[in-house]
Amino acid sequence: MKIGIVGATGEVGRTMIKVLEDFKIPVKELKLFASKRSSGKTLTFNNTSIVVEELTEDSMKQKFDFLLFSAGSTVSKIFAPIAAKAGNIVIDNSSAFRMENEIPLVVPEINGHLLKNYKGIIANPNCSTIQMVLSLYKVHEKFKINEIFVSTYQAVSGAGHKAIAELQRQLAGDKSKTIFQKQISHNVIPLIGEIEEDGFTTEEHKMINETRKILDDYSINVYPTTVRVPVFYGHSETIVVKTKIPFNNISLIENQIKNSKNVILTNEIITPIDVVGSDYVYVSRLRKIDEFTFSFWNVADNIRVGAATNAIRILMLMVGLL
Ligand code: 11C
Repeated sequence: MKIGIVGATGEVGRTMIKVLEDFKIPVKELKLFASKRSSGKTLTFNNTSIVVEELTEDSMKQKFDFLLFSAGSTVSKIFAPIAAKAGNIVIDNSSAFRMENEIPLVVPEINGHLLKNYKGIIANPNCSTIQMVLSLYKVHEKFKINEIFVSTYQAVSGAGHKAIAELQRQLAGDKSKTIFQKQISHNVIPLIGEIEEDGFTTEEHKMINETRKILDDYSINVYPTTVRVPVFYGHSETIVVKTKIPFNNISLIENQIKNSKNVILTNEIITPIDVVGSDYVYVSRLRKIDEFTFSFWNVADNIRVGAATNAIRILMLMVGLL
């Protein structure tokens, strides 16, 4: 396969390269693209050095089997349609196209069927959404989710290299701020994205709207509070779910979660550090509140499960490798 990665030098772009290696994807040619500033850098794929090229309109008109985009929505809005018009399949990690009706928003384990005979732009969901719906899709199948109350504890890597550097700098004593509105070291910030008219943030709206689209059920109410914590990698979530159909015993919910693909239910206490580099979502502290309500702790590597791995799994499904 000929694969291109747009935004190759970013946190997700670099991890996409690593996941292609880890999953032994048969790549014949890998082209890496980034902004003019990052072009000329060298990255390694399967022990071969690849020079990063500048992203241009012409470069997107070449024929690829897959183009993976992770350079933010502004770049995606300009270049993904050019690549798609040239006949390429684009897997886009930005929020640019996620809510467009004709664009599939895909978590392969849940709604991979949408990719059958599909060509064009495919949207990869937000990281905090992916890890939540993976833990819940089987519960929804059997008990029909009514409401989800979720608080997130999101790692700084979700906001990219500069955010990681800001936490490192602040931990070293320089408390200047460029990415986060408040000091992030030794602190938590209950604001990710911008606050909108209804009081919820853009990140919270992504969790609401994307969950409904992926589970294909617009009756589900989601009430998120998204919070940034001084963790480098791994998003955590406390989730309270109300179902429409009662479950007498929590073991029924346990069974649904155990049967969910790429989800591990455990009695151990799982923390973000424990899951770095993993391609699974970890569910723990599962407990019943009443016969319609349960609660759990949900942790995953936000850059892998929440971005790069989901994108590569979309690719794998489309070529029959999943
Ligand atoms: C964060 N979830 O952790 C955000 C980053 O729409 O793909 C991902 C933004 C997106 O900051």
